[in-house]
Amino acid sequence: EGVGPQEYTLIKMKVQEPYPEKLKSLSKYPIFLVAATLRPETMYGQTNCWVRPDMKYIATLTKDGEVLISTERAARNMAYQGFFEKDGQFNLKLHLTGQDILGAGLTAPLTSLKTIYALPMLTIKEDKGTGVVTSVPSDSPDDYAALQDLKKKQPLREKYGIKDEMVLPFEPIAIIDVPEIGTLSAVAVYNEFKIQSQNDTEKLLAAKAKVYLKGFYDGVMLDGEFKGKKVQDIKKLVQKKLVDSKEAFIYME
Ligand code: A2H
Repeated sequence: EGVGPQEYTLIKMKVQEPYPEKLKSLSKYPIFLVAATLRPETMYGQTNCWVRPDMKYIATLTKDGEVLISTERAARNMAYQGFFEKDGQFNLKLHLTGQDILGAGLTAPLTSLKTIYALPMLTIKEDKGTGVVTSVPSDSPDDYAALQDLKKKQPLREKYGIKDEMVLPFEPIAIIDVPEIGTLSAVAVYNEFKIQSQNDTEKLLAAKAKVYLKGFYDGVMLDGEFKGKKVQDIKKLVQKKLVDSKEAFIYME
């Protein structure tokens, strides 16, 4: 881990009704999965959300009457950042596993897709962010690899009870042009490095090293409000826009 605190944007992904069985007791509240990202400007390209099936999550009630789903570790951090009624204390509603949320339909900010689904990613770390990750397969090799795993492997979908229509229709959305790599930079490096699965750790590290620096310094937005602008110039503006519209929080750890 780095030396100082890391700032993330927490993207609020609203759980659509009907709520999954395990969340039904919270039906009087709006419920959000909160995904920690370093790349708020990529939210235009979200195609799904990732949770880890075997990982533990909790649902907490914020001072604004919203239920947030994250790891307990993240909720503990949020409790010192003004999320809850009492400082330093989170308001626990219930315990969950990733499995309980898989297949939930979600409404997410900025993406052109009306509904995206909570799908399994097996490489999510317990000790980073919220344990919920938003998926941008156009620009994140990890996300593209995990999405390809689900598309290619019917038994993987079946194991986690994921319906074909939650996965098969979803393709990476071109949102950023990275000069010399292309408009679907994660797809380009996935192919170039011959990545076979989300567990291809070494190859994924090489692919990410190639694409991230270049994406940040030379990437240009392809569409939307910031079309033609450089990623590094608008990252903070997109974050502010999302926070001002209450579609995201700032979170440190
Ligand atoms: B990023 P850092 Cl398009 N386990 O968001 C594994 N990965 C996690 C995680 C966890 N518990 N929590 C967050 N992440 C991911 C978008 C994105 C991200 C793009 C490109 C690169 C990228 C869409 N996924 O991250 O170790 C989240 O994915 C490159 C590093 O704190 C989050 O930002 O540096 C990033 O990893 C945080 O990783």
